Amino acid sequence: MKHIAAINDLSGVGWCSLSVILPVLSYMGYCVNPVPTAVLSNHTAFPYAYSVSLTESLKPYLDAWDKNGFQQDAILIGYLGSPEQADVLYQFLTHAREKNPELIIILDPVMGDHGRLYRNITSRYIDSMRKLIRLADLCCPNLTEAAFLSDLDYQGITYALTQCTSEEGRKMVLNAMFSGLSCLTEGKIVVTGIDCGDLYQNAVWQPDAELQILYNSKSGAGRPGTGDLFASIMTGDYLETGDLVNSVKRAADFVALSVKHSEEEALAPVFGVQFEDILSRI
Ligand code: PXL
Repeated sequence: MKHIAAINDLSGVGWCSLSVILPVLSYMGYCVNPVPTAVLSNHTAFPYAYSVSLTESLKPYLDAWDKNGFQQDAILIGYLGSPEQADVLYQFLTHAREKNPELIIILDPVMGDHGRLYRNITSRYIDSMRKLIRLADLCCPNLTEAAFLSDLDYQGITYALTQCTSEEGRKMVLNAMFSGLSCLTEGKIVVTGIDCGDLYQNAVWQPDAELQILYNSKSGAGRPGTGDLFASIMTGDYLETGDLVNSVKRAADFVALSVKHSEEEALAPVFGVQFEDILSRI
């Protein structure tokens, strides 16, 4: 059984972060080892949130893993409790890779959506993600996060994409962003949730390969936590098959199915996506 460390927050209410990653990757047959970066009463899209950042305990927590000789096959990083955590994680990842050269590091640089940063996300936080992305074999920002990381204007990219009449045109616009992102990382990059009218696009950029765009029809309103669901399934599938394009397709299809299912269950969008009862359809 492969071991995946999941570095992310634990939110008490609202499907996101560890409460999505743990059940999904366990269902997919992995041993998931959580590293909580913060504990929140609920995710930050609700009007109030009580949050405790676990910055002080992060290093001793990971040091204990090291002393016990625990080794990971993959590490999936998401929401950090503070920008300072990136320094501790940078050291942990570097050491983990020395111990296991086959280690796969996946970064979901959770920072915002729909052109806006989440509450508490500062420019220092963006810089901390720019630091961690250097070590990632694979990262999966949404369009908002990709724009902030590459310092491009989200509204400008969105407008340029809507003006394109062909896939070639969209690829040219996206390639401008990927060339910015590829200065930050040598890894593979998947930009998720590119809104394109009735469709969502996911763009897969791999060094030495042509940019690929995958399309999904919209199955309902956007919901928090869908990025965590996407990253979990993509990670699980990619570790099993190594076929990134297919992993992205599998992840996007299941996200669309979960959004549809949550609407059928009349779950208010702010709660995220309900997926536990349809896990067998991953
Ligand atoms: O799913 C993204 C996410 C993760 N963690 C926290 C969040 C959000 C999005 O709102 O608030 C705490």
